[in-house]
Amino acid sequence: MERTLIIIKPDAVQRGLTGEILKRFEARGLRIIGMKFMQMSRELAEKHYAIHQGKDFYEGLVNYITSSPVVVIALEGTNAVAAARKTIGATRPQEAEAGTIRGDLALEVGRNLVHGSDTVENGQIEVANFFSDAELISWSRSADPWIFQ
Ligand code: IDP
Ligand code: MG
Repeated sequence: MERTLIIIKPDAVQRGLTGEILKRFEARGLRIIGMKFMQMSRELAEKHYAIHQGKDFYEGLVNYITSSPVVVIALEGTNAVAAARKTIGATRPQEAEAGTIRGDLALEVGRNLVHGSDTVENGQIEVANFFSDAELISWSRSADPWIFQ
């Protein structure tokens, strides 16, 4: 089953949108296998955003993601990576469709509320970067047969 890492970013937590955002992934049918409230270290932020190192927004991005607590969530489901990205919407909120998290709740790329893994491979890697094996729970949800065919 695919895994994806969701980060409810500092702006979303500060704005009281944690529940609103989590609700959308739950309603989509994705199964939570790990979740925690944490202050991201600079070290972890630099690892997570290593691909963006050297870009003009990189320093601002690391400062933003470490500026206050986040909620990190590991989700599992069929097509979890693509489904979560669709639910999140385009990186630039002005390009995100209405009905998506960013299209409904955000205005600027530097304050776009949420992270979702971009490939199936990165979903596995990012979940492992943020959660130990002991923090991930393998369980069957009673609704699973009504969501996963
Ligand atoms: P994604 O979050 O939709 O996968 P990426 O291109 O991977 O988007 O960029 C990672 C994050 O970096 C974005 O979510 C956003 O917070 C920030 N970011 C990307 N491009 C810009 C920019 O041009 N200015 C400021 N921040 C940016
Ligand atoms: Mg990305």
